[in-house]
Amino acid sequence: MLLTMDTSPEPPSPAHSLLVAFYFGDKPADGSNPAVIDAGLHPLAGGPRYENWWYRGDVTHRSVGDIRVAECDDHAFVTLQWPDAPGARFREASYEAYRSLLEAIGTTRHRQLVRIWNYFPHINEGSGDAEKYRQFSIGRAEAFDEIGMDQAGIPAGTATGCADNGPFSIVALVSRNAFRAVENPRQVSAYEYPRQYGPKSPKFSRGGTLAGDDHHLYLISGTAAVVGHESAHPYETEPQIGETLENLKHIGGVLSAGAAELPRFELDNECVLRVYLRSVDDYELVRSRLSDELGAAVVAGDNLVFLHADICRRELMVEIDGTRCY
Ligand code: 3EB
Repeated sequence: MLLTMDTSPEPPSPAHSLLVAFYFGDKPADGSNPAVIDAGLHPLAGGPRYENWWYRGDVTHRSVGDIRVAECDDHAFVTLQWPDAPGARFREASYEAYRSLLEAIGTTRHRQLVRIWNYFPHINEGSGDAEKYRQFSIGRAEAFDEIGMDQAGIPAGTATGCADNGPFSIVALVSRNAFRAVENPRQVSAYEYPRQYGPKSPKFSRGGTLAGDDHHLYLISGTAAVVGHESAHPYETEPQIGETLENLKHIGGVLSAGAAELPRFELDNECVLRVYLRSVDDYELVRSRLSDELGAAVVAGDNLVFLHADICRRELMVEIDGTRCY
């Protein structure tokens, strides 16, 4: 597997097939390539960009109803994109979407859920338990409960907003290989968040490793300034960056510790990183802070993209996720 961010999904070599290409652009993607996913995520600078997942081998693309499946010998990407639904119906929509997604996953050769990206508009609409994100969490939890998902099997994840006119997207990576999930000692596990964050806790792990025969993946879930279970420095972008980086450092540490057979995880310029920002106005600040902390090579390199997206708690301003392949 080769991960690249580029302005097009052009193969790095004739041996590579495109498993998935996450498209980040203001204008709709050209819909003719079945590997391209346009989740309504707009880059804050430059663009359009593609986060390309190249597989050395064949990839087949097919549909299961309205769900897209891209499958190779080691992995499959299963992608659901539905029209957005109103907040009042989002619990039901999320439950139905997850049921359909899990059913489509059942048609692949791969059983191991590894990582899920969730994107939908107006994620913070509604207050208290009626908030769209909390309703989403309930629907997802109900679908997971139904299949008897146990704690150890909870995939890594991201859930953020997207452009107002974007779809409800759920993109799942499943694999032939075993996934080892990790939690961050600095953060309460999301699936154990107390009741104050909603009636059903968010079902995602902080990250994990996937060891394959000829390549290994490190996966980092959407990571924000959550310390314990609380949002640190509500609404303050700058200190939230510091906490987010601290969390990333800890997750990187546990990822490396749990995978002695793999190289130590580093946030280097071979990680593909997505930086989600609630406010366009924070772009320069976040960019310069990340340059200071991660190095200019990582931030100015091709593999990091800044995206305009609301974060799932309204007081959170920034979130970062990423993947590294060895
Ligand atoms: C947090 O730590 C921030 O609901 O799938 C990050 C990653 C967050 C995934 C999800 C939510 C999710 O709670 C929010």
